[in-house]
Formats: sequence, C-alpha cells, structure tokens
Amino acid sequence: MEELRKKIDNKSAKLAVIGLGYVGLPVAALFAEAGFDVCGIEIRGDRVDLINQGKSPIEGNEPGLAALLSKVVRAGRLNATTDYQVLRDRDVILIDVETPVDDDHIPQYDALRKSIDSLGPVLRNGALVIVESTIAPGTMNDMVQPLLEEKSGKKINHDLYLGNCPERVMPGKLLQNLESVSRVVGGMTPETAQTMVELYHHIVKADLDPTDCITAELVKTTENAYRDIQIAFANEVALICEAVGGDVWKVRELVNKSPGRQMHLPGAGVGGHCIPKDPWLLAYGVKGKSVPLRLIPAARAVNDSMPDHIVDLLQSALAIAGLGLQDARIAVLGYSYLEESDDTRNSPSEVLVKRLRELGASPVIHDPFVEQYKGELLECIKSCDAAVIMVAHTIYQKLDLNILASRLHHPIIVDGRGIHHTTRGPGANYSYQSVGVKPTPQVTQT
Ligand code: SAJ
Repeated sequence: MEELRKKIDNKSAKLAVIGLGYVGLPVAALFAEAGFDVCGIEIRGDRVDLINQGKSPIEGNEPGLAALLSKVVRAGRLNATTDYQVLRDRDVILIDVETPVDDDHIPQYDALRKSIDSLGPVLRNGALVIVESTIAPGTMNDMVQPLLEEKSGKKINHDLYLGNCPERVMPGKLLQNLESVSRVVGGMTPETAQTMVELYHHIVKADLDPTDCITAELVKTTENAYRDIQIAFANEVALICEAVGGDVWKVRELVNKSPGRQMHLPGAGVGGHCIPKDPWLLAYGVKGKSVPLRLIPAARAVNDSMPDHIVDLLQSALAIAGLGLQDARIAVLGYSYLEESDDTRNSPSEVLVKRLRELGASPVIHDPFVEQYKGELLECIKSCDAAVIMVAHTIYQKLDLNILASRLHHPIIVDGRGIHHTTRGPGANYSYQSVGVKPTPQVTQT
C-alpha cells in the first residue's frame, strides 16, 4: 500500500475507469486533467470511437465536459477501449457501471459482475479497486469482495485493496458536482480509505469523508431514499389540500417558514435514474432480515401514483366541460424526468401517456429537450382538446396560458407541477387545475 500511495501522490499511478457513462466519463476526464494516465473500458464500441476522437457521447448540456474531454484525449492522457487486457498495468481501477433494480425491486448486478469477472484475471498485484456505482448495503462484503478474490486469485488487504466511493452527480452539472460536492470514501480498511482520500483529493475540492464500506453504501442509498420520502410527503399533503380546499403551494410556503421544515415540491411524479431506484437498493440491504420496512415502500407507492392522479385531475376538468378522455387529443407538455434535461429515464410522463392511451385518448407530446418531441409549442398543440403540464421546463414557466388556451379546442389546462398556480388572473379565459389545489367548479366556454 505504501508504494501505491507514493504513486498516487506523484500521479505516476496508472488509472482505469470501467464504464464511461454519465459518471465514469467525467471522472476519467478529471483524473486525466489532474495529470494521471487514464484508460477507460467501455462496452459500446461506438462510444469508444467517439471518446478517442475527443468527442463526448453524453447528451444534454454538460458545461465544460466536451472541451475537457477533447483536451485530455489530445494530450494522450485519456484513451478508451473495449479490451480489458489493458488493465494489466493499472494501479487503480474505478468501476462505474449501471446497477438498476428490476420490476420486483431486486438489484440487477449483471454489469457489475461482468466487469469483475473480466477484471479479476488481469488485475495486477497491489491494485486498488473502487466501486463508484450505487449498491445495496452489504454488497461490497457479500458480493464484490468474494467475487473479486475468486476471479483474481488474490486476497483483499494482502495483494488487492478494495473500496466503495459513491458518486453524487446530477445531469447538467456532472463536472461541477464531481469537483464541488463532498464524497463518502468507504475502504475495506481505514488505510485503504485514507489512500482513497489521497486519490480523490486530486479532483474533489470538497470534503472527503473516510469510513467503511457499509457506511458508504448506507449513506448513498439513504440520501436518495430521504429525498423520495420527502417528495412523497409533499405529494400526500397535495392530495389532502385538494380534498379539503387548501392550496398546497401556499401551505408549503408557510410550513417552510417554521424552523427546521423543508417541505419538498409536490408534482406529477418522481423520475430519473437515482431517486426511483436507490430506496429499493436500501431496502434490499435488509432483505431476509426482520426489519419491517413500511415508510420506504409507501413513499415509492405515493410517488408512483402521481401520474395517474394527474390523469384523474384531467378527467375531472374535462367532465366539468361535459367532455371525456375517449378520443380526446391531449397536449402533454414535457417528457423528460426533470426540468431543463433531455433525460427521459423513468419519466412520469411515460406513465401518464400510457394511461391516457389506455383510456382512449390520443396524447400529443411536446418537449423542447427530447429530440423526438421538439417543435414550435403552439403549432404542436393546436389540434388538442386540453393540455397537461408535466415538467417545469423554463419555456412552460414563461408560457402565457391565455395564448395556450386559445390554441386548444377547449380551454382546459392541468398543471402537474403547479408552475402557474399564482399566475392565473381573474380574467383568465381558461379552466386551470393545479396539483395540490382544490378543483374550483370553473365553467369553461366550449
Ligand atoms: N422532484 C419532485 N419534487 C421535488 C424534487 C424533485 O417531484 O421536490 C422530482 C423531479 O421532478 C424528478 C425527480 O423527482 O422527476 C428527481 O429529481 P431530483 O431533483 O432528485 O434529480 P435527480 O434524480 O437527478 O437526483 C439527483 C440525485 N443525485 C444523486 O443521486 C447523485 C439526488 O441525490 C440529488 O439530490 C439531486 O440530483 C440534486 O438535486 O442534486
């Protein structure tokens, strides 16, 4: 370990990153920029070619990433390949592969297992392996360590070192978060954790908190389960407000004036690659143990029900005008899972669109960031009967609802993100329904 620490300190350590996705690629680029020789292992050959041309395969607006990638590839400090043989001379290997959960909320570690299966036989003596992917508590001890020892024939903390350092990136701020957000650094031994801290100090300007692997696994999954439960609470309060005549946006504003309250934003649902998945990874950590998990599954159920609730609000708004969803053309504003993003993974809009179709309606989808749904908004929606706002994209926040309503056959707008809950004026010529606000019996001109 002493020799490795010296090589990390003087940056002569040779690094590798397995999985050049939205986490692995910026991590590889930052270590290369810091002065390390980095090679990236990527299963998709087309991405390998793009990266070796200095071009970023990551969609969406990622400030600084394309320029950084071009710079470090041109400098010869980062190259990509599909061939694991190049890892024979690597001192530190980061693993950044996907760790999804299936429909039964069971973690799918195929990519992680395959990367360890391929890495083991070529791992050099004294190498440090760091799993950055999000994994269920206990995975390092119960799966990663035994599999890596078996495949490499080496022994942890003897001729092989192992740690878990979860990432805290967010699409749109990949480089910024990697450099400025603190990280939990879990090592199989305190010495390994300290060596990892010295490594990450080369790219992370924020706190690096050394600990053990189980703590690192727990912190990462807990921080996202925390967010999911907070959002679910906001959504449940929204349903209460609709039923009793409140305005959840006003309630939230006043609740958050109470010290120590941070009520999150209710809305049309919770999407993305982290929040819907990580609570299930946390829950999986206690599978088979007698821990009565009630809050985590309940929060997931509340958040997963919100797209259907938005459909219910739409059906009620149409019914007031004597209309129904059958054969109705419904403008769906926003298809990505998050404002100002092109990422559609686990998008609530996907659930809403499926339900609308099941009810006989024809959704007309618009999203300024998602390739297949781009277009001039008012042009796209002009043949629609009503509109549903599903994502708080800036373009929708700036929208004049009177103009939007004038393009619809029936001036009916359901706002799944409440972005216009304060802008509807008395002279409005449309029916407006925000999630979390009691439906007012508005009569609409049809
Ligand atoms: N959402 C709500 N109400 C809220 C906040 C979010 O309905 O109050 C919805 C969003 O519309 C979206 C989903 O939840 O559909 C997730 O939104 P997010 O803001 O949590 O964005 P993510 O999924 O990119 O979360 C990531 C997470 N980062 C990592 O896992 C490394 C999360 O831990 C961060 O808190 C979040 O980025 C962030 O805001 O940085």
